[in-house]
Amino acid sequence: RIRAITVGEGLAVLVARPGPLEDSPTFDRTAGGAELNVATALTQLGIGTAWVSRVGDDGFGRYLVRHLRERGVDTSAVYTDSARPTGLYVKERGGGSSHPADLAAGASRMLYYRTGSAASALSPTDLDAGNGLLEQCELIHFTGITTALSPSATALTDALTALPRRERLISFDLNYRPALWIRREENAADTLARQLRGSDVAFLGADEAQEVFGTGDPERLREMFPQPRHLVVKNSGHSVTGFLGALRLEVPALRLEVTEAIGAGDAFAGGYLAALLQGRPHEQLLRYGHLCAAAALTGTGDVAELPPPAVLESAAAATASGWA
Ligand code: KDG
Repeated sequence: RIRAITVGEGLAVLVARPGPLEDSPTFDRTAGGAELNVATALTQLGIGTAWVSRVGDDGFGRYLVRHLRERGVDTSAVYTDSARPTGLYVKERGGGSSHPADLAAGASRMLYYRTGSAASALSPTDLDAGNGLLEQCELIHFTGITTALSPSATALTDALTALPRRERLISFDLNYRPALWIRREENAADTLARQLRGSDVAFLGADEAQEVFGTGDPERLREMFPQPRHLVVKNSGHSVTGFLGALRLEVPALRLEVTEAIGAGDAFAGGYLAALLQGRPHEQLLRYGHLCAAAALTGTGDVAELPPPAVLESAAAATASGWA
């Protein structure tokens, strides 16, 4: 049974050898895209999930669909566009530097090749494509990346936040990607704030919130965005502050050696949302997020291999503390 839907672009990822891109003779191919990552995380955690998207009629698109199917994600609502290519991005490791300190810090740079991609044509009509998936699901997740793809994609995310709520949660991760907003006429802050206000669960990184909204302070952000019942502000590497209605909880991050940070936010969202849909105690939601993010932080792929559900369950129960 499909309980969750994620809506957004999947990307073929070409991972370079560590060091400057121009010195990389070969690349490893993996899959990426925030909503694709969240779909696989939710599925791994036992939540039936469908991915709503568009891919090109090419090998990368077939690879992404296969990648998801192999992981149990429903791809029946993925549209194949023969006129546009599947988007891709190249991951330069070490931020263009071969300095061991940069590589050790897990710094990677993303170079996008996605202008005019199949998924940039996502539009409100894609909501009808799901053969009833939309009506039956309990949660729809998307991010500020989908919103940034094109005017038609913004119309789609506006339509999502305008859906009748009673039986369905809208989940939104800010995922501010300046490179995608450069070509857009809309103001990123206004458009992203609109999506945030229209969601029930919202995830923000303190650093990206600082860039877009001028503050990364959790209390200030809660004042600006009182609408989402769940507002989660992540202060990477330090702590996460969660607001649940009028309640507030701050949980320190887990201490670990970071291999690579890309994909950690998606694993966090997957963990939090799965725990929420499973009806776990509120104080465990942030812990589920952290434990899943830890799995992504200690691996190199965008798509994390998560700990088995039973391990997560006992670790979250052992470390969770109460909301104040
Ligand atoms: O959150 C990880 C994503 O950023 C990555 O998989 C690629 O979706 C992506 C993007 O557009 O940056």
